[in-house]
Amino acid sequence: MHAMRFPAEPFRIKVVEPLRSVSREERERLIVEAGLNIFAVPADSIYVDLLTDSGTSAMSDDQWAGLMLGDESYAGSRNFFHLVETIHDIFGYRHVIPTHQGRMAENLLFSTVLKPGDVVPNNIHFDTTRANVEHQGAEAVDLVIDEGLDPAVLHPFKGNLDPAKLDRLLGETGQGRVPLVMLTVTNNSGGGQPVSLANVRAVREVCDRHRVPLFFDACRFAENCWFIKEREPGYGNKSVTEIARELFSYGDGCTMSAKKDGLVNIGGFLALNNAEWAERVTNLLILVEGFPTYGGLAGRDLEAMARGLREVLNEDYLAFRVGQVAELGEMLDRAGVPIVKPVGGHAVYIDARRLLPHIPQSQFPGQALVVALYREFGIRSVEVGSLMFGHREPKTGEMVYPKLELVRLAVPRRVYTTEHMRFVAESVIQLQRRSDRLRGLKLTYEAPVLRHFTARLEEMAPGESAPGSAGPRAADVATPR
Ligand code: P71
Repeated sequence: MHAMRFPAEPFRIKVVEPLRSVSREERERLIVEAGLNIFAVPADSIYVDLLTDSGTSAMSDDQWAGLMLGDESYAGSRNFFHLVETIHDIFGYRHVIPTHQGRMAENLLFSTVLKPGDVVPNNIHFDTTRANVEHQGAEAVDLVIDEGLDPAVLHPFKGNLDPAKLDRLLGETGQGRVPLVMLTVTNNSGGGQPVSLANVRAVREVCDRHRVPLFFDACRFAENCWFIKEREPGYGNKSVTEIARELFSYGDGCTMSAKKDGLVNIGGFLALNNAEWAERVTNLLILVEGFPTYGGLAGRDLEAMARGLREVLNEDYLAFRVGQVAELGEMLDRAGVPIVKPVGGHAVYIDARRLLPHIPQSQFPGQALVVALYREFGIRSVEVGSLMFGHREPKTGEMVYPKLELVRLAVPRRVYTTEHMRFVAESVIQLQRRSDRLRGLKLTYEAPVLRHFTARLEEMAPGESAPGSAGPRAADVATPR
């Protein structure tokens, strides 16, 4: 199976889901009606949907069979015990708190352990994680290594957190103001880049010296562990499961969105060793999510998650999975499309600033590319740049733009064939040839937090000048129709 550089699908297809063909005119109408926001386009009007790899996986026959074994008892469902046993085996943390998805695990953890003025370091916070930290009045600080912020620099573990930066931050920040350090594996906002075990050990050592617990944001742990097996000296002969056990042994707990490497459409959990924190989280869980043995899910969902967490560690699956994403990246790279390199585990990220150098960051070059990919080809991608992360500095009111301006092509697990990937690559390459025709965008509505989900935009008229570095204020623009 591993003889090919990009292995073929290690599964065959039992059920198919037809895709509707949509004319360019219809797509034009739909994207304008959506306020140039791809989140507002109906999914059945999309040909290849690379919005996210989250909750979009195809489940296996074994997972579907597991659904029939769902035990829907209010308390003590056998599927919960199966899930706990699976998490103990792979992750090794004592207390398991199921949640309906990852951000609820974050919310429960942060509302239990953070207080206003606290600081949470991470390699790079994902948007929901940052928002949940800030929701508690705490500060989210990104400490990825410098290489992780340069799309063109090759490094095998661009998701690594800089231990020296962490040491400095923990030294400078007052006693008790950093309740935990987080590591996101793989580092989604930095391009789906892995973290090495050597780095995890180094981070752990700094945490120990400052007596701060270490938590993983474990969404894509299996893909991260696959990269460790492929790239980290000394791990080539270990199984990915063994690598995962070692990885988690350096932490005190994790948040998990099982919508990624749990291979399910909904589900997540928080797992941790600290009994006092677990008790407080559980009490909150009962208030906002559900009884502790189901946590906002049906028994059948817990079963699918338990089975998915094992399946995702299958190495033929991982070789295909990571290979399919790498192959898409290679097709683009060969044609000169600027992408984040090396290619990450779940997605290819296009460097929109280099592809559209004529559009300034204040005019959302990434979103302009997202809109064009849908309008011209029916492909849905997502902006990870100034629309997602741009914000106003609370003290000065100045607009702050992220260092990276990316468009993510996230590949759902086991859903699309490599022929679909070829279609996507050829579309992006065609678009690049006429990229000078793309125009910048301006906001007409933005919500105060996580604005990219509901923002509305318009194309700049030819010759219209930028709204200025400040951009429109939330209060200055209209509310949505
Ligand atoms: C992704 C998502 C889901 C998403 C989020 C925002 C816009 C579009 C799609 C979710 C993550 C994640 C990491 C590292 C926590 C969550 C939240 N990612 N950490 O990448 O990537 O998990 O969605 O289950 O609540 O498309 P949740």
